[in-house]
Amino acid sequence: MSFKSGFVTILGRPNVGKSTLLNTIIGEKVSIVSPKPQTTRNKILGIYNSQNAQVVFTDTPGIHSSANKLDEYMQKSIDTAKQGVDVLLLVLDGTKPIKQGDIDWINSFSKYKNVIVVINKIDDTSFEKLYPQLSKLNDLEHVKEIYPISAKTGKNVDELLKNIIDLLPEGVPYFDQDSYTDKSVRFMIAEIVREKALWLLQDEIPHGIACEVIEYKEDDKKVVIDLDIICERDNHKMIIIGKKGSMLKEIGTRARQDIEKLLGKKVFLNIFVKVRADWRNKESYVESVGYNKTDL
Ligand SMILES: Nc1nc2c(ncn2[C@@H]2O[C@H](COP(=O)(O)OP(=O)(O)OP(=O)(O)O)[C@@H](O)[C@H]2O)c(=O)[nH]1
Ligand SMILES: [Mg+2]
Repeated sequence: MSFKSGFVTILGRPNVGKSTLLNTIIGEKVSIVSPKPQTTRNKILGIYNSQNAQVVFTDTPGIHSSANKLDEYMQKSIDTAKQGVDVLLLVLDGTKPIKQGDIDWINSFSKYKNVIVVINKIDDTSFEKLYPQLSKLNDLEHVKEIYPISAKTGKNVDELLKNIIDLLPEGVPYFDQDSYTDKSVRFMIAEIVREKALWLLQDEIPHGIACEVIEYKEDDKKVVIDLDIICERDNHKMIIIGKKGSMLKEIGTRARQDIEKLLGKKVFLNIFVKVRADWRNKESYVESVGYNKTDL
């Protein structure tokens, strides 16, 4: 039997469900998800392995305009993720009206050979509402397929995956067939903590935080992790810590449960909150919290 392999990049505006889709396809939490826009900050590989295919998906940050060094980094990671791919998945939110800007955006990929448009969140809308939206996409000549899906419930995701594999060339696996991401355990741990913080904290803070594993010690029975949450202001630090440490405790408890699932061991997680004023504007800070240019 022939083996298919290739690279697929997932693109779309913030919050349309790109990371949720990746996680559903891979069957593991590869990329963190939250109701807040700009959850994903860099390229994240999720590797789908089966008997006769390996598909290397790249999740990207939602497109938005650049304002600081972190935004520049995010934009760069989107730009590089588009290079040399076999299939592009352009994801739209099916609960929102499709605008001319979306059509222009899809058309801007006309030089790509295999473009699939994915309309996500169909679990949260009705056919009557969706149909007029889909009809706006009738004239997209270079688009191979349009898939209405629900990344959350998994509806139509298998069909989408099958179609993606059909479009891939025959080839060899690019990655170890046992692994499902290129990211380190340290990165995954930091992301899990950031995800919990995104869900629990007020709107103005999440974009100003970063998480970094400082110490990771493992023995047969347990893992001890020291981690910094970096924020931009003293009053943010107070909110992250909460009354008598209640917020930090909640972030830590939720994160620890997920990290224990990831590592399959008992986890002791010590979180420290540090202030680095304006870290998103300083390249050296952006790099030191794990957003390295060498990864782009
Ligand atoms: N109802 C519904 N909600 C969804 C679906 N897919 C994602 N969501 C929700 O949409 C929100 C954003 O999901 P993400 O996967 O983080 O979106 P994203 O496109 O990766 O966002 P960024 O990383 O910020 O660009 C979360 O609250 C998800 O639970 C879906 O199929 N149906
Ligand atoms: Mg994301």
